[in-house]
Amino acid sequence: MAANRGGWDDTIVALATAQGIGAIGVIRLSGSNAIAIAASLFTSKDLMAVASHTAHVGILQENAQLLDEAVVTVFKAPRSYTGENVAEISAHGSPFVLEQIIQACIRRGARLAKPGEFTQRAFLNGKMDLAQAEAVADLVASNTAASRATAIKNMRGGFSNALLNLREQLIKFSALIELELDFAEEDVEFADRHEFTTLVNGLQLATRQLLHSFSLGNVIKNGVQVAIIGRPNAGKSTLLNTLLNENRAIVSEIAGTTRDTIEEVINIEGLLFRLVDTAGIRNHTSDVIESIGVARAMEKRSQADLVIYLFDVNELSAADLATVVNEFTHEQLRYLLVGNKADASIKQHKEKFSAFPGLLLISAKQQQGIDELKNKLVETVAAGGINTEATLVTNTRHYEALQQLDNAISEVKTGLAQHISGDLLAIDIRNCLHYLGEITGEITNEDQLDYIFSKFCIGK
Ligand SMILES: Nc1nc2c(ncn2[C@@H]2O[C@H](COP(=O)(O)OP(=O)(O)OP(=O)(O)O)[C@@H](O)[C@H]2O)c(=O)[nH]1
Ligand SMILES: [Mg+2]
Repeated sequence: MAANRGGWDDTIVALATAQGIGAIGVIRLSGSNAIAIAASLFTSKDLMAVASHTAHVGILQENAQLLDEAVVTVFKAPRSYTGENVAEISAHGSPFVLEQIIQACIRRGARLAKPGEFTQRAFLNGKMDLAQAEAVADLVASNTAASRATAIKNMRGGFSNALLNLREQLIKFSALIELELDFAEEDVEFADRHEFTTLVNGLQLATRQLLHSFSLGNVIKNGVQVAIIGRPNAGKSTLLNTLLNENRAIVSEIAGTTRDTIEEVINIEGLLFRLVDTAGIRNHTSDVIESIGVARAMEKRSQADLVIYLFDVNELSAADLATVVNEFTHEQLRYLLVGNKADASIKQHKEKFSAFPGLLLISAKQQQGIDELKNKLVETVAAGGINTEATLVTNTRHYEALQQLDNAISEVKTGLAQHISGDLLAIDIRNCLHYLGEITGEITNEDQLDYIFSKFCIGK
């Protein structure tokens, strides 16, 4: 096993709970001396003699100095998170006390863990594959029900299982091809090319479904950036405030109130939306600051995942709106048309803008049509609904490897269509297996691993 690679045998220590004052703080030790180090500080009982998966209350002290009264939980290798000996010390949550305990562990031979090092060891000891380990980081960072559900599913191996299936089929076929090569003289075909073509088509379909899931997976993990764009005084800041339920942005009847962009996050039905209020866009302004604001608004417009084009229904004509739609279509923006200040006369305005079927009419000030707008936002992002049961790709590294896999599969398909020889086909298949292995960590190099785990927090 790779467990001892590069001096892995040392014992690491870190605070596993958040920095700062809390009711308790948990210090985690992992490595061959983890339990011995905890035992040497724990004077109430001999921790070296206790069974795995047991918790013990007692006094922690170093030499004659009392450190804390704490609970120590013992996990013996290999039945622990990392696969190594693990001791978890739940102490009182004073940063000073916790730091003293950590320092005492270091004096006894432990060293401070690097970010993600516990999970990295779990991976190296075969406790989880790389995709699962990465899902642990996502789970720690998750902030909505949907992102949590996706991370848990992937941590438990949802994504990995989907890949494993693909991999097994490929290996089966490549074994048959290799066999053919052994009998090259005899010109036999063990691997049925028709059957393989079907298999490869299935593989590509599955790969593309996973690739496709990335846009939703990414949304669930990182949220959707929505820029509220429109002319000055359309009510953009009012809408932001209404959606947030607080007076975040300054609202006034003076055109050009908002200068800088304002970003706030809301959670609608478990999805995160990053709303950006922008300066009203007008062509002629002599105000230097306002024109910088307009430039920023234009930038947000092109960066956003979705644009809400907000306009005053009393001010904009249907012809003006058609011009805007043309411009957006030309720039290939995803947008929602929202007519504001419809207040008491929604019906009349519906007729005025009947040429725009997807249009919504609201009153940001009187809070009308806001629920419809929220529904529409969710719908636009998650066409077909959000099904967290489905396997979703949420990681850019996986997405890129899947793209490479997709290309490699296309190579195999071309090869099959051109009846290339078994040895060339075998190379293309090995390429496919390589990209699959990159995702789950069968094929990695140490630099890459260090990079992936460095993005974790310390203590995880
Ligand atoms: N009647 C009515 N007035 C509204 C509505 N929404 C906003 N207003 C008013 O329109 C004016 C402009 O609102 P803001 O929210 O500041 O508009 P804005 O689009 O952010 O304007 P800039 O920041 O200048 O680009 C304010 O006086 C609001 O009270 C609405 O639904 N109905
Ligand atoms: Mg504003």
